[in-house]
Amino acid sequence: MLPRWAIYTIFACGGLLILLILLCICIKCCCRGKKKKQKKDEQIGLKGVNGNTTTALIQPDAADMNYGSAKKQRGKLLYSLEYNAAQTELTVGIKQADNLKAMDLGGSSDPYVKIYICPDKTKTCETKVFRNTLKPVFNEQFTFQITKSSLLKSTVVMQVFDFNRFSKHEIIGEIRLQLGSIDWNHVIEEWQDLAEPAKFEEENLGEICFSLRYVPTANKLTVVILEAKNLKSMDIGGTSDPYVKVQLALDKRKWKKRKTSIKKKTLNPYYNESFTFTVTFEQIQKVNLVISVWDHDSMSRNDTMGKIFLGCDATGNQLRHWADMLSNPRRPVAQWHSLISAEQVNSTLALKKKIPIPNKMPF
Ligand SMILES: [Ca+2]
Ligand SMILES: [Ca+2]
Repeated sequence: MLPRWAIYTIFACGGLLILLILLCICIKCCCRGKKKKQKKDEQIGLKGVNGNTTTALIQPDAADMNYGSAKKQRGKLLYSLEYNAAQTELTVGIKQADNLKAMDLGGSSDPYVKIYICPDKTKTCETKVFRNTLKPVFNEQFTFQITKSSLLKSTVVMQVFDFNRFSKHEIIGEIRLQLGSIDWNHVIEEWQDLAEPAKFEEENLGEICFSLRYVPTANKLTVVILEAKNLKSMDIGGTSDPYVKVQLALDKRKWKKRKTSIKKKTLNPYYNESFTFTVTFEQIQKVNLVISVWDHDSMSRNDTMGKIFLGCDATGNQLRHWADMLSNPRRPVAQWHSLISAEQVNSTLALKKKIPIPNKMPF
């Protein structure tokens, strides 16, 4: 016969076990209910996106916006992405921006957007500049030739800049999208907050200031190389010996070339040297002006430090300067430009050999 305390203990344990089992069943039931509800919500969300239109317009929600302002408000950008696999063509649409950060003293900015694909980076596109606004409507489209396999390994970079005529253009913010993680069955169209620009990638090659003047009646194009700043150091000791080459290309062929004096041991040279070329009104429509900065070395080959080109095949800031010159005949127009790598300029321009010397021509 068991003692009385043992019987009580057995009963107590049994009761506890039953209670535990009941509790478990209750918790399981509750969880299933919640999951079902979640699934329902997801289905509703998807319905909204996959309805009649394949375009998904997503507004950043209020919580995201607050988070952004706490970090440092740079504004947001509405863009679109579409890939045409048959034509291996990526189309990036820059629709509009809103709530941009004011970069100028007057409490506004002069925004434009620069677009390129990483790591390829052979083509850089720019939108028009919108003066004095923090909510520009761009509505521009840019296409990039890219195969599906490299598309999936690439990143599209959209950078919003503030244009300044007499000082360096400042970046307001940027968006980097990894293209491998995108569902290409639909046109993507969405708002995204601008992030702080990545510092690692953008190699700063310095800036150059020059003025352009065209006199159609005299067929004269005058280029004045004024100064450069923040150039890259190429020599031991952290300096360079920069000089500037001014080249003209006609119909994609090297045509005429001049160069400035060499400024020894400086990264901020001042030249104020003027070069005049004879270019007829017919030729000026087909000309590209290539400006390159070189480091002089007495012991070895000279190296390019950066390049830029303006003219009929130019885009963005460079085209703007060229167009300003053409629309203001006889008046010199000066502007600063950021230098880009010689490789990028060479691949964009793809110049052929020198134009044959006139006396060798048949006429
Ligand atoms: Ca500005
Ligand atoms: Ca040198």
